[in-house]
Amino acid sequence: MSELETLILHGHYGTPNPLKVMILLEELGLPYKHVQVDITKVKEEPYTQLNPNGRLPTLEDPNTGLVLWESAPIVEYLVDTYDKAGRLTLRSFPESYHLKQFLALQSSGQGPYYGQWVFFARYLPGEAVAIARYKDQLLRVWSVLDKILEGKEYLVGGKCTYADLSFVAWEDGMRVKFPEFGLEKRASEYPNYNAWYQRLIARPAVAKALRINREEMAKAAAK
Ligand SMILES: N[C@@H](CCC(=O)N[C@@H](CS)C(=O)NCC(=O)O)C(=O)O
Repeated sequence: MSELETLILHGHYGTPNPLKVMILLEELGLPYKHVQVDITKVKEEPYTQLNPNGRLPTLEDPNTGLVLWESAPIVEYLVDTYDKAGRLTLRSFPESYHLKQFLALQSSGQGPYYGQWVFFARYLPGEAVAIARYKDQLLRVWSVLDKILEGKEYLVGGKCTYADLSFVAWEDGMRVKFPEFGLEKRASEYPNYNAWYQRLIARPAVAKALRINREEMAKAAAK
């Protein structure tokens, strides 16, 4: 991989969707540079020239000329392009579709439910119905995954794939950044889900991405 040019991840430390991509970059051992984008300026030029939707992350890959936003297709792109050995994927039928299914659950279920929960709880704490709705939906996703993970170490095919890894960033963000949500206390009610999450964060590449993210967040907060 040393002949590869450095990939550029436009992100913001402490935010989960860029971290989701960083975890894949670390897992695949790719050379990359994290460009810290001012989160208050993502809806403005020059960032919107890269990503007209004004959200993070965006990936630039000088090796292929691709500019790509939305974390889920970025994850798929990285695996399709750089995981030729299939270390983090399954290319068999039906498993390859089951991986996409779980990635879709993460990006349409887990991520947005967490995101909306945080938004209402932090900025509109009077909106009790909305807060309860997103919390319930998130815990419903936990319970679905807990059942699926009964007697299993990973979601599909008995090995860790990009689908498993895609769930880590939001989970880490919620447990570490927002202890007031009490998720650690609820974890024992979902033992398969929790054991799976602990298994994922024990992976060296995942632990490295989480550590860098935390250290950079702490540095920014100390400024
Ligand atoms: N579906 C998008 C969501 C991206 C997203 O919401 N990113 C957040 C950071 S985690 C962001 O850019 N927030 C700033 C804003 O919305 O203004 C993805 O998966 O990439």
